[in-house]
Amino acid sequence: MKKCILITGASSGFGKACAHRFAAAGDDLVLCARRLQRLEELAASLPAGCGVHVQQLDVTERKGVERFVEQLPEGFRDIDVLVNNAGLALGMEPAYEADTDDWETMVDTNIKGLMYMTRQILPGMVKRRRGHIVNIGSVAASWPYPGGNAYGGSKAFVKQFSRGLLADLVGTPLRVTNIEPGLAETEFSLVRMKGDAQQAGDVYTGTHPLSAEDIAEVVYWVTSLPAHVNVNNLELMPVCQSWGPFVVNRNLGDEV
Ligand code: NDP
Ligand code: 8X3
Repeated sequence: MKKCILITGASSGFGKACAHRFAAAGDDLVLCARRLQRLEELAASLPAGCGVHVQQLDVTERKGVERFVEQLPEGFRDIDVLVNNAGLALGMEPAYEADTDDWETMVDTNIKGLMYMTRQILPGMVKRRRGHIVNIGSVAASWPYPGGNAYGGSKAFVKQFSRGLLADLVGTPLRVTNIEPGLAETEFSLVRMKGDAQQAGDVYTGTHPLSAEDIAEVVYWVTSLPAHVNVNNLELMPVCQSWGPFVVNRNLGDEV
């Protein structure tokens, strides 16, 4: 049965690939991001007959998110699947050198934006007794690495918020899934390295990272399982990625 899929951050990476995946399945799409032209180009590239509504939206603007949901056009109001994908990392500095503005932007986008959208979409889903919220978390939620400080913290919020939603929604047929990818090649690193293409490219050099299409396939899969099956949390990494050992520093001497 045809569904209506709302994807935040659809102008690039996972969001754009999800748009292609759901469109290929014949679903209708509501696509939002800050870069409207990208959304329009994406909409034009989707199969004819696929219903698409695109809207410029900054998810950090609470009133804007509220207006966006209130003003969804006829035919795009009953959202069946919300993919809370819009998000970003900024910087790799250690916490004692990180830019507080970067931290705030990550919190505003990855945490607050995701909450604003969820809060607006959930009541309709509960009323219709139909819906699936797919949050895009990260391996950084569970596995800390140097420079991951606020980004990892924001994705840990996404993990726990997803669990909290499930706790609230027990007794309804609604589903909530937190998908936690590892190394994936998108514009993510270009954004994180603030436009430094060399540094961003280095992140993927010599690796076979996950692709945006890999993630889209997983998002599509969890939403197409039988209605009684809920994937709570799904963590995935490329085969070339794994965890490091505990770090033991042997140079502190008498300092501690
Ligand atoms: P991209 O940079 O390619 O895409 C990020 C998307 O988020 C863009 O469409 C961007 O659109 C949108 N976005 C960012 N800020 C806002 C905002 N304030 N309002 C609306 N949209 C916004 O990266 P990915 O596709 O990789 O990232 C998607 C999600 O996946 C993020 O949540 C990220 O944290 C997560 N993730 C990424 C991994 C990776 O290695 N790539 C691994 C694990 C998780 P625009 O700029 O047009 O607004
Ligand atoms: C993105 C994956 O490992 O760069 O969430 O944090 S990682």
